Amino acid sequence: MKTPAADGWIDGTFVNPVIPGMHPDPSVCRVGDDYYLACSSFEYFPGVPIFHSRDLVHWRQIGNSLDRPSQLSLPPGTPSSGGVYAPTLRHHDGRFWLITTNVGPGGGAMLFSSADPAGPWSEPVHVPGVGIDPDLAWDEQGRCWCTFAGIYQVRIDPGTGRSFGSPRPLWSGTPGAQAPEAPHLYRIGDYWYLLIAEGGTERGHAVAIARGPAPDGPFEPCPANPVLTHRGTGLPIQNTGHADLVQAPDSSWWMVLLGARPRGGTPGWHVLGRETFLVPVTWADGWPVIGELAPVMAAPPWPPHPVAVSRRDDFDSDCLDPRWISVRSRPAGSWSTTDRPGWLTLHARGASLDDPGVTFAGRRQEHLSCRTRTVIDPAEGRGGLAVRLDERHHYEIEAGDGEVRVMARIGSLRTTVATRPTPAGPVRLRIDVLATRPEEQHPCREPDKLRLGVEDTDAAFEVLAEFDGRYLSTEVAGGFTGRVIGVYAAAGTVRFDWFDYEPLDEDVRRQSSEARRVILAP
Ligand code: 6LW
Repeated sequence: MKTPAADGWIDGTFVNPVIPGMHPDPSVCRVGDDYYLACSSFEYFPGVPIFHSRDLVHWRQIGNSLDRPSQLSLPPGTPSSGGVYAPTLRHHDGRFWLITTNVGPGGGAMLFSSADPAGPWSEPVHVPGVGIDPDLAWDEQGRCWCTFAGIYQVRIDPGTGRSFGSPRPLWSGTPGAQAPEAPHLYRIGDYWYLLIAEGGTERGHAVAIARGPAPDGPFEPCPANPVLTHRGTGLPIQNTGHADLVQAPDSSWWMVLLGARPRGGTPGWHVLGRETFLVPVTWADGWPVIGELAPVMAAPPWPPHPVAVSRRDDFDSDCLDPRWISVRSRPAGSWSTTDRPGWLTLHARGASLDDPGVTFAGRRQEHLSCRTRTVIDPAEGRGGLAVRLDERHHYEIEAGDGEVRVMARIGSLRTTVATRPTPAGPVRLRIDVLATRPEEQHPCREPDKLRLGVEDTDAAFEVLAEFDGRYLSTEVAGGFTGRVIGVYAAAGTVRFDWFDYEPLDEDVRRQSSEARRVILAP
């Protein structure tokens, strides 16, 4: 892939999404020249990824705020798309503050703080009585206002989580619109602004805003609401909503928000989950006016700060890179990079990816087309390489007992699709994900194809099975998440020498903005 020249942007443009893959519900804050952003993480552990940027476009993951069992416990009964919902990340009084919700038992709203956004973050402070999508804002007197989905508000003590009084309804967005949620409250100029999402996080999603004289209102809705929505359009970015405002290096205003990229025929399937996008904001009559949101955007006037992303993980470090996530928990003793140095060793807990407690380590699929490869040593067990949407929707290639087999789970159907004997010793497993090109569209076309197989040492790919990608999409599986690609153990102990993830031929600048248009066959 091309990288921007040190002093410029590629062809005067940048590419949306700025944080691709399952990174929904972005919340951003600025501290001097640095930007930090947090996202939801649902049933995955560690939770709430934290990113850093200097230019709002290039982001590097610097950690996960909930990376210890004492901060986040997701028992096997935690449903997929349960767990950790939308965070708000703020900087106040020299500290970073993060508030989020674990929607599972024993969870609720939880507040964390840290001097360093890369961590370690504090133990949780529970905030009883506060619903999902909590926001934090401090007024001129230093009082902390917690605003949450509904939209409700209560004043809290962020040190103890204690509320002052009962939550009060503030404003519920456009009359009749479902799911007023994702509030963020800001003092900008003469007003307090209450930014919310409404319409539900599906195709009807939208951003609306109101303003008032004080943090607790009264709030007057913007006459131009919704200030952003792609509902009812054929635009390639859909489900646009759940936004947060930030001031850029040149003091201009921008918005981060979630969106999805449905592909294939109708009704369209998005497979990467909801992703983080960036769009410019101007102001007119004291109201924000949101610019056009597209896959290719005009570059901003400040210099880019690209970040290097390595394709290959050689498992040479004692700990796993923060991008690695596991399903619900990652107990000490279930994994190691030191047991056989330079290899990731996994010890099986569940017998397959159907098991909510399976030993799995993966990363979000971030590109519409990509290639993932790994080398597994199955001498002491059975395990493999998988693309996971949830327990009921996954494709995998597994090695062990002298055999390689490809399996698919779609809803209540589970089947072994192909088997092949393998010689003793390490085996290279590979999965290619190939997005349907806009010119290949017809009404029933799949969003992508997945090819699973083995490679010989010359990298020749023997495809054992090819699957339709729609069955690992949010539209089929339901919920709030997207695909995660990773390695797992199904029996005994398996070891992985390296893991390679490579974006494939995905120059979005080349793809037309008509990617979602269904071309009817003649
Ligand atoms: C989140 C809500 C939403 O809490 O989806 O899109 C929920 N918005 O604000 C889960 O991400």
